[in-house]
Amino acid sequence: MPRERPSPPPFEPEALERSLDRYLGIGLVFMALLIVGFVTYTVREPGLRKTAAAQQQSSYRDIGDTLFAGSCASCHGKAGTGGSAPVLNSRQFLKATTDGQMKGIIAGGISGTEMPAWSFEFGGTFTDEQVQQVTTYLRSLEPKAPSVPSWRSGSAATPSSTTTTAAVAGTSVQVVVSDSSGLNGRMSLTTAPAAVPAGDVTFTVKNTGTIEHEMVVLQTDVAFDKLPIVDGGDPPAPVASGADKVDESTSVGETGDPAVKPGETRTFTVKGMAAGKYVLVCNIAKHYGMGMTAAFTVR
Ligand code: HEC
Ligand SMILES: [Cu+2]
Repeated sequence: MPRERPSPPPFEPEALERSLDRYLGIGLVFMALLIVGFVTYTVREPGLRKTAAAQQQSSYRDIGDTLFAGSCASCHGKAGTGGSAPVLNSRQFLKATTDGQMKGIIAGGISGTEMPAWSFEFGGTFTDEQVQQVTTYLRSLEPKAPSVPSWRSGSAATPSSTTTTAAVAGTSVQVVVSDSSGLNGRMSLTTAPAAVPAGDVTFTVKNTGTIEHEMVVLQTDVAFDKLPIVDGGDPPAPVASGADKVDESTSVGETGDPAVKPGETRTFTVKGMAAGKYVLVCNIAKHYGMGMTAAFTVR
């Protein structure tokens, strides 16, 4: 016997309308929230981005400032005020030179002149980031740069540039040892100048990195990036392999113990340095292999 069909639910237009109204209401609230969210985002986002960019800009400038003091000031003068090399803190120079041109010159040097190439790519000791940092620093000088039309002629332009380096008998060499994040990032060792006359040489070693470093002056004809790895021998951790250290038996001077802490500067003098080829290294385990080496010549 066929079942009795269930009667259809009674049609209740009022109830339906109420439920429709409710859904519509919820939809409107959601839409309003979306619009508010979107507007807030659009208004805030460029601001946030600008703040982040400005922060990066100022940290690049500060690092660039340190790099310049350690690697460039010996020729270009303190803060680019001129020395044996052109005045870079000059309105005319900064106006005439784009960031791109500046990076190109710093990375590749100017062949046939004293201006060395700095980027790894051209045999120097700077990462691309460091080239950018120095460029950012130089650009930051522009708003206050004095007018120095004769910027190309170096120190003749600014008598006040004699503060470059404290007077030390003999030659003064600025070495910067650095790393971006210890053994997890790049490391570098830069020297300026890279060639000096024979005699007393005072090395000022500044650690701008995040961990301890040292600097050892080795007298050797082997290329700076071809020193054999000998591992053992250098306390406190003589090991048979894996330390990636180089032989220090031809050392003529070093920063000594303890190692130079981040932010610290250490000075030492090698008396009567003889003409010949040298290599400057940081011989803390693995640092040589990670790029802490630079060629140095005594003429
Ligand atoms: C050993 C000395 C020396 C050191 C160190 C040195 N420079 Fe120079 N630099 C020169 C000389 C010399 C010139 C001019 C070359 C020429 O005759 O055109 C020059 C030119 C330049 C120029 C181009 C100026 C122009 O003529 O347009 C820039 C930019 C520059 N150097 C930046 C740097 C920066 C940045 C550093 C550090 C990372 C640095 N230099 C380190 C010697 C040096
Ligand atoms: Cu080191």
